[in-house]
Amino acid sequence: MFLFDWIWNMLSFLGLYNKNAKILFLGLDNAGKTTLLGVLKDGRLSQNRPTFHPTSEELSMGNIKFRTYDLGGHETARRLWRDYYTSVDAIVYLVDSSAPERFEESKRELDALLSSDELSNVPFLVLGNKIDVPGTPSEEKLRASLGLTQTTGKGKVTLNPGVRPIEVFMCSVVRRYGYGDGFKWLSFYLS
Ligand SMILES: Nc1nc2c(ncn2[C@@H]2O[C@H](COP(=O)(O)OP(=O)(O)O)[C@@H](O)[C@H]2O)c(=O)[nH]1
Ligand SMILES: [Mg+2]
Repeated sequence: MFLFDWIWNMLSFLGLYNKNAKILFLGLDNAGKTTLLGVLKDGRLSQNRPTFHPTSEELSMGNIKFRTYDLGGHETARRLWRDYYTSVDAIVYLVDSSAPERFEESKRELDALLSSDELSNVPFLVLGNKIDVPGTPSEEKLRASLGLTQTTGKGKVTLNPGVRPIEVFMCSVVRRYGYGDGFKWLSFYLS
């Protein structure tokens, strides 16, 4: 089962790997961005070493550049990602779904991103991470808390021009499941 999941994740990831893209991993601190970057790094044969900063990291794999930023109370990071996201191809927004006390804060940051002009056409993959933690609220609860009850659909949905792809996938980065489906979904919307 574990092997199957791993192969599935890697196959899903290959869909992304052939694309030329800049992808930002955003979310509050502790959401799992650094962990996800590490999982991607270890899952590939060749990559550059990630560069680490307190609130931002970067990793190149083939033609894809990943960069992480912690949101919420980090003004310096905020300035950095604002400079960077004018040329970004996708946002992966991570939420610690085991910490409902921070959903409101996470929604505030997400709403700010969703309402920014520079990102109006950029696909958003929202990952509800840490579903391995017992008692974690359901996907429905997370969606309601983040205001994401109306998303564009988990299949390969062809959208009208001007409609931003956005979808929620629940996952556990440490157990390595769930995010593969999310990346597979995302790869459909990268040109
Ligand atoms: N239980 C659980 N813990 C996780 C998961 N992903 C990350 N974590 C833990 O959450 C903490 C914060 O993760 P980190 O990647 O540093 O978050 P970042 O601040 O967004 O970069 C670490 O202790 C991780 O081990 C997960 O899927 N499940
Ligand atoms: Mg981090």
